[in-house]
Amino acid sequence: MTGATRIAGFAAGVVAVAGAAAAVGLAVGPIDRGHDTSAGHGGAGHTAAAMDDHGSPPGLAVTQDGLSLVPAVRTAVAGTATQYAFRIVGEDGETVRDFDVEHDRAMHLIVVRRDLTGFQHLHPRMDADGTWRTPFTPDAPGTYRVFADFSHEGRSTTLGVDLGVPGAAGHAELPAPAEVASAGPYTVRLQGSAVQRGAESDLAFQVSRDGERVEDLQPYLGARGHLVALREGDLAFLHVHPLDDATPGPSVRFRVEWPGAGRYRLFLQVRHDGRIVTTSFTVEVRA
Ligand SMILES: [Cu+2]
Repeated sequence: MTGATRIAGFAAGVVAVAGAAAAVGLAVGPIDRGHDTSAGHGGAGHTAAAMDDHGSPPGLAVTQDGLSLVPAVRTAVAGTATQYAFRIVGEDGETVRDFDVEHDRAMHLIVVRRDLTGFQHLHPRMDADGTWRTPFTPDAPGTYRVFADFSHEGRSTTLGVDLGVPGAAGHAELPAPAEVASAGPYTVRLQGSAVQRGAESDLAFQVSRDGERVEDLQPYLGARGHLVALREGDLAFLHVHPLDDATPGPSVRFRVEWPGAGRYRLFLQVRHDGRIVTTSFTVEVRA
């Protein structure tokens, strides 16, 4: 990691200016270069370092920290329910079966097309032999990235593998950075950021339904919401730490570690009235 970054676009002054220009986006610029970037995480439940021993963000490899993601399925059919199955295998070749519960689950499976569309967050179940399975239906053809996000022996690991969905695939351009996203009657505003040490920043999301502030978000996965952040280009999987307890409340906050300059897609999931609301945002981190 070179240099510290911070969210600049969230700064109050910048946001005030943003009123004049729609879609000013979220910019993150460098400041205090040379700061100690080894500061600990504020969030609970995570013990992994921001980078692995070789300086790579998580999610880029099928093997990391001595653990491998071994898929039983490498293709799926668009619009057709598939049983996705995989195992996590240790260096000794043995299938891992003792996982820690993290964010309420022992295994989180994130699937997204490589152009950062078609996001799905699934919770597979493990068979006695250590095989994880979950139904999965890709919406459209294309190459997808599958992330297995879990913790084993107190260490958080995210492994990634591709999944092919044959057919004529389009390629969606990443939407421009924006502070507002919507899903059905819900509108979510991304705002506020305190500068953190190193390359971390705090993000706050406020949810409205039909124009009314939602004050009673329900707990989801051990927090007030769940956030996945992926880097455009290589789909590096960012470390994200929820800053709110699993208590009802109005907004949901996270601390995000940016591995460097580039554009990122954030997928926010909150629970309200018993349903999961998913919105996504593009954030630009400047060099
Ligand atoms: Cu999950």
